[in-house]
Amino acid sequence: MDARDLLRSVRMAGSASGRLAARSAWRRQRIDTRDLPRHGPERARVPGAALDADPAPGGGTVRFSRSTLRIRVAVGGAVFCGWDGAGPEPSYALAGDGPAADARAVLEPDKDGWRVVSERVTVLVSRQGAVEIRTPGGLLLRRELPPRWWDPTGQADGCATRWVQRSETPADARVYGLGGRAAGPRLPAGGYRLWNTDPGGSFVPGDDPLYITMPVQLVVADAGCHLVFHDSTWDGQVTLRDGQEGAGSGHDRPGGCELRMAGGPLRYWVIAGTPARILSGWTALTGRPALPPRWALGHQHSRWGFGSEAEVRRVAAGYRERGLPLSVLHLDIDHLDGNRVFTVDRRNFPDLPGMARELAEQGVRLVSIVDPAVKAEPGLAAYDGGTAADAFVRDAHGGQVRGVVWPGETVFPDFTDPRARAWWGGLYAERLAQGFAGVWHDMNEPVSFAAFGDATLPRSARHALEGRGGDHREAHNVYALTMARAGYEGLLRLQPEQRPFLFSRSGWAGMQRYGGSWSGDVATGWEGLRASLALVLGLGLCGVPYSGPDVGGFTGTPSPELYLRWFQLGAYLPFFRTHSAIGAGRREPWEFGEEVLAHARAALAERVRLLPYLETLSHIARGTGAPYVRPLWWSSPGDRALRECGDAFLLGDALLVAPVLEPGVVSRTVRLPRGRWYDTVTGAAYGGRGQVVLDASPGRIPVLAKAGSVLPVAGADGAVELEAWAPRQGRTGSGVVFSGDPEGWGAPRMERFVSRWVDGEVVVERDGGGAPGYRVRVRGDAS
Ligand code: NBV
Repeated sequence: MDARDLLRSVRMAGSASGRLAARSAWRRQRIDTRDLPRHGPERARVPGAALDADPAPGGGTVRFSRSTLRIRVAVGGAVFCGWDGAGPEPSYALAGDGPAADARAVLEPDKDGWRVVSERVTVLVSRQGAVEIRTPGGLLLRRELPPRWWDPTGQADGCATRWVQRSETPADARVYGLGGRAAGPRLPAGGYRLWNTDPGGSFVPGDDPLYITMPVQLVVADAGCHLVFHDSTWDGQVTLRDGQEGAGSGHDRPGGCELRMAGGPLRYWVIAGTPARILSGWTALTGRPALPPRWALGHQHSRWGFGSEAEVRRVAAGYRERGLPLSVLHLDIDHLDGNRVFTVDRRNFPDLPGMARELAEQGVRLVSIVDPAVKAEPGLAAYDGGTAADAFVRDAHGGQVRGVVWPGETVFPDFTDPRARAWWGGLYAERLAQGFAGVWHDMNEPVSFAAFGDATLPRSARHALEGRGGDHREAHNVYALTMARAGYEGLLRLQPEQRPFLFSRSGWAGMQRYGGSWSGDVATGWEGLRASLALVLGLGLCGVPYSGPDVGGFTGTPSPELYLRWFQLGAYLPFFRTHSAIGAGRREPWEFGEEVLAHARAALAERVRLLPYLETLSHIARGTGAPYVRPLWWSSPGDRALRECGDAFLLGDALLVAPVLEPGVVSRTVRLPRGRWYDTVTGAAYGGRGQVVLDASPGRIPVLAKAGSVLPVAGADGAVELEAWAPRQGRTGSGVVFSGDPEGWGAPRMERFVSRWVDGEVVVERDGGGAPGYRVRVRGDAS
């Protein structure tokens, strides 16, 4: 028990739930002591010397004296490397069967080993087992040193082979990703654990890991960018080391990464190219992001503790009466009967379907929280059904694994079992019948309260793992991913004509196939505000484009200034939701005084105006994996200063948003990527690659538009119009507009526009010629 555990157990000791949490922790420890395979003697192993190689489509296999390395370049350029017989499948990350091999790429002898030359990269394998990924021009992107394994010896049945893989990157490389990390977006040197974790209470930038961890790194360097994905779901630790440039001495110290995994196959994928090509390759591999229904791009409001239908109506009326747009209200666990999933507290919520209908008439949807843990209570439909379907996680002796969550003593569906997923997905019929239009998955790291130790299931708990069988050490990190799959597929079966709306607190590589995420219990404070932007940016680079924070922070009461700044940021993020904890202060925009209300109203109006653009971005994300919210270096990864910038972002190709992330700010410095940028309020033009100081008085955060861009916005009458920002004299610009089925599966319409100068005026035409067919507003200082 460490000091933090001790504190936790002392805090919990007095209460009934504390006693349950203590019992649960002891129980978990007992089960693991009994059932976890004990680490016996191990033998360290390295690949040894290379013997020979067998070419095969896409690459081939190199045999070493103590291992093998399989290399396969896929169509589209993704490189797969698998040691010790590991192939790409089975994998929870990959969508479908994985890409076919690029038959043109073949392993061939090279000076010091072998190489595979492909269109995007050259892979070099040394005789000692180092693997280099180089650009076609020969620049080094990544060098994976020979790995090292610790094989269990003797009778240690079920013991995993641990492994470590060290790698080097160019001295100027910067790393992003690893899931949702509060310390990002650029990940500083240090350790990052790969184990989905509820930090408990709330989190600040120093807290790591959080709810979503992924062994996915996006590395940006002068030589080029690449993404590396180590496809093992086991617990692991990534240690990043910054490189150092030798100031022209030729003695650069490379950047370093050490990955230590507690088990799982030693295999990885590398995708190289521009950030846009990388995200496209990554989401081709792991699945394109689910397209949220149009209404999920509007403003959403939530609270843990509305407590009654009357309060929900009061809040909806508050928005309506003040003329503030509201698209969605979220009901948290307090609307359930004793916190039991798939039930309703009928005393305080006597007619949810009726309320849902009434709200729908006002254009407001309801979204429901869904926790995975089911109260272990005979007579409860979800418990009885799950028991009959044999859907709950068992221990090594066949007993149901019990834990403690909000409803008390609970059991946990095994979402890695296809039968359990099918059963669970059917339960969403109850939510739909209550009038909910979407779901919000929570507590799915999974959490089981514990007075000490890891607040999750015993590591020895058994999981189906799609029929392969295994334990929680392997299943933990994909618990939420497979829960999302169950929910998504269930909703799809129940309402095939509608796109499911689902977002999840926890997840893993590939979760975007099923929905988005949110930042979890971010602490209310300026640090929390900064962390919430880091999370959205990091997740976007890992392929999860739809996310956003609890605007205002989860805990406590933000100052009016902090609330407003959070609100102004949130208005430009894909998932824009005000939310807070039970007992925390209010988050409605009118609770912070007249001035904040006026500014929040302006932010909401701008959100509504930008909805056609956000919808376009949702289709671009769906089609190409490019996140709506992108780091400033997205189109200029060679600009080193931008790599360090975590205080601004690009919203699609057209806009640059520079939120205020500190108190007392009335103007702020904005670092601009190359090109010409217009202040969207004043229309003033600024030359990129440099810094400008812009007005950031309480009513606004700086937002700039790129010269030449054409974006769809909602006009005063609600009709879509094109906003065109003057290209530089003599230059042209462009933009695309996607408009589609708001909730169904109809194919979207894509239109492309160009802007150019004709006789001293900016005109916008359809690509290929012809009138745009929309009202056009040209903006920006034409000089
Ligand atoms: O369901 C209650 C909360 C929810 O409001 C929050 O958004 C989740 O992140 N939930 C966590 C459980 C309680 C956390 C203290």
